[in-house]
Amino acid sequence: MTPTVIQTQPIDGQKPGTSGLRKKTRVFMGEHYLENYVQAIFDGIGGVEGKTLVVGGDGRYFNDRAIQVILRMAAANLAQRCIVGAGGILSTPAASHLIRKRGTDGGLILSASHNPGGPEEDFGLKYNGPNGGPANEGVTDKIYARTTELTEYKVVEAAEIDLGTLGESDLSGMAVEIVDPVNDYAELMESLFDFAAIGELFANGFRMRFDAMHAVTGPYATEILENRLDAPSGTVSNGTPLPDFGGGHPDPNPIWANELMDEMYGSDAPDFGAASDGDGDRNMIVGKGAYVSPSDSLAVLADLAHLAPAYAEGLSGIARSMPTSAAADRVAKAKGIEAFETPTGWKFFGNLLDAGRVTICGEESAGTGSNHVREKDGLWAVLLWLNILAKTGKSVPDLLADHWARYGRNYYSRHDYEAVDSDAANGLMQNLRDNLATLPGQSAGGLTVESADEFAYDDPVDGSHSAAQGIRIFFEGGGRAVFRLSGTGTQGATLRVYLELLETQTDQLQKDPQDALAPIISAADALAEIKSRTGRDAPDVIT
Ligand code: G16
Repeated sequence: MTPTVIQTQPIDGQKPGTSGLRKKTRVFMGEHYLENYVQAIFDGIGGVEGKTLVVGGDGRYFNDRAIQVILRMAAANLAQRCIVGAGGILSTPAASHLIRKRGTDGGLILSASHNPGGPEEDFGLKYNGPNGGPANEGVTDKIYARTTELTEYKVVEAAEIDLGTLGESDLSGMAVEIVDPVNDYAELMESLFDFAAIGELFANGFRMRFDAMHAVTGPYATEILENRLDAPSGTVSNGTPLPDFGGGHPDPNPIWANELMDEMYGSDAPDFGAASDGDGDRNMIVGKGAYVSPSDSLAVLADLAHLAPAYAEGLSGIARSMPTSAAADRVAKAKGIEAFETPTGWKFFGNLLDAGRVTICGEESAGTGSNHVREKDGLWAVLLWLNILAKTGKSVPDLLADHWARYGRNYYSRHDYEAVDSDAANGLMQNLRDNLATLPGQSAGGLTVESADEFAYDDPVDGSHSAAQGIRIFFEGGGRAVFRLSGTGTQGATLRVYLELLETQTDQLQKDPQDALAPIISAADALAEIKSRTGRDAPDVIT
């Protein structure tokens, strides 16, 4: 069938952020908007003629309709095949795995991650390359450039594809293959971890709660935990993916996963709690009365990963994003392996993983993962924790206490100011930038600034340079405050303030992080003029 060429105009503001393009769902549903962006992706990656793509998303509102459009446009642009998760569902790590396993030319992942879903909420789309990872900046720049000049897109007119039935069909000469979204991923997990040991843990009465937050990991967690590992049925809660995630934020942190937190801090708490986000790449880990910060989780996992079969030979290196605490660096040092500090965004780990320089990566934003895929992976982190718990026989609080006793504790917290006026947020950052040279020596909150800079990164593999990746202020005595504007918000600007302090005195390791960090918090406010510039008295979210 001859494709229809639709005339359109360049659409302003389709610049991908930290993780693809995220906008209000209504924006994506606007005339030509999704189509423009899809055509820009196809053009930006050099066309899709003869190519095979993986397509799937987190099941949020508009997921299924957007996939129909993408398929019709892929056919019109002469793609050879699209591999689609049944029902249009694929968790982000499962999509990454499928891209790699089937040797495809990449994939389109539909998700706005942890942001809420629904007609008035958020939607997102990103392209991942043949290595399974988010496109690097060179590619996203090309995609963006196309959005600013595009005047037409191609689509075929055809009946809707039945996304619910496994098997292959033809769409105007392009093969559409609907696959089970869970099976390949579950097999991969089984190949990495000691399922016998974890199964035995459950058989011996170990209790766990996995909160899927009505998001994509429900079917994955049920298959892996309840079917393959024989955890008691009901271990997975909120396990049915819903287009609006049940009205909540599918964001696995103590604020949005408060149902799980209440249970884990209650009198009948299970032994282990975990949650994942909208598209299944983030994770939250919590023991009985013991929340594990993502930075600590990365450090503990890196320290003990050798207890899982896939990592028994040790790690080649560890990477963390700059705002993530330095806890993992000390693990790398103790193991005598390389440690890398990258800008925020999983895409920056891709080259290091491809080059074999690192095995495990992690971010303060609840992402941990390894070289098994090229995305962070929520269930992977949960299973590695379970593997470690099974092999050590220790509890989460014991493992944390051991870790801090050996390495010291990086007290850590992130304060978010959401939907701040963009000019005010940019003004705050610019003011810090303008004053970088004069900050050293200044006192605030009882602390003295030792040094300050704006983080930039030179990729050790391809040499690419990324500037303006966040402002860092280091204090005498080892504290740090980092300021960055979020790249994933859809409304105004979100100011993130990352606060960290290393404590090594053994009698000071069990404090509340907000108390331990109080001087850094007050210094950060004073130096960046947060209250006066944002007009906010307190952060919207503290994690
Ligand atoms: C995305 C990226 C992460 C990154 C996070 C930062 O997460 O995949 O690598 O850490 O954004 O978000 P922000 O720019 O808002 O601080 P996700 O889970 O939203 O895809």
